[in-house]
Amino acid sequence: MKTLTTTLAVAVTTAIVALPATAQEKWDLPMAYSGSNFHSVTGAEFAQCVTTGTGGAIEITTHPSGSLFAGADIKRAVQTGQVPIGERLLSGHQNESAIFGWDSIPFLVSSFDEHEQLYEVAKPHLEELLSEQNLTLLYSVPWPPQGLYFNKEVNSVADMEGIKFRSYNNATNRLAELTSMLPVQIEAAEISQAFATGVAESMVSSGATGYDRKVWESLSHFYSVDAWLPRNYMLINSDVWAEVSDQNKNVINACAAMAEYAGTWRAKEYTGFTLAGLAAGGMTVQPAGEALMNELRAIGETMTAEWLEAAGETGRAIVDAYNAAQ
Ligand code: PCA
Repeated sequence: MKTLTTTLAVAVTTAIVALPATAQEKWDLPMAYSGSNFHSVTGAEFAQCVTTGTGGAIEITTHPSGSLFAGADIKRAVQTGQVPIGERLLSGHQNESAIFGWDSIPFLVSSFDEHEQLYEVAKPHLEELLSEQNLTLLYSVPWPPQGLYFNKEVNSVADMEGIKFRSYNNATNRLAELTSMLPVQIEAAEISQAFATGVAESMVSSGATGYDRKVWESLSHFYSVDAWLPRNYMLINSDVWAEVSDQNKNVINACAAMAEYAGTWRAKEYTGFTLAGLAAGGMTVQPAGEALMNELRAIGETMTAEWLEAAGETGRAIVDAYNAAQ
């Protein structure tokens, strides 16, 4: 027994000596979407990967559903160092700079592949904008294509007049205005209640968000429109990033690359799966009719022109580079 105790003591001492000299850090990671949402699942895997990969030197705890910071406050919390790291809807920052809305330009891209090409050309501009704000981009994952939800059949923009519309960024707000709906900005974590109580009756979003939030309990129609594919992103405070050892930076970058790959794969898989889920919940799921699509495309042109105006030279450079690559 004595021998065993001695052996264990020697083993433990050796293990302690063998540990890296890095102090253990605990990072809280706020996220706006529910824990079951695929972005949050991907973020939780990323956090686990970093915790394991750094041998516990950096331990990340995720806080989904806006439980630590509400969606609208996450970027500021990371920027000001209240938390070292966070995950958020990129176009949620359009009110700060139109550039953040490069992924919400209506009908510029309509598939995941086109969207990835747009991301490639937008990414350097995005990273530059973020670095001016003391933020570093770790990875980014798209949402499935955006469609329209209603609690009645809708065949034209005229049918939308006066409907209370849940928006999630400037572009969705503007879409509501141009279709004579009444926008109300609500985080996805709260939409089930908003629809149940009639605070909102409609939205533009992915099948994934409607499925997550079981919107068939209140809404009846989903129209595929493929308006755009917005992205979420994982951001880290640049001062915190600068302090991370090269070895741990490599681990975090590898975890981020895997998260981007896995999250993108999930977004693609969930497109069909969640639309089938909405139908199974009792909703009518179908493409928007040709007349409605034509009206929406005209509204999209107005929104594109407005975005290009607001986003200036950088916005023009992104769209031109994308079009040149087609
Ligand atoms: N879901 C998010 C943004 C885009 C999406 O598909 C939301 O509705 O908040």
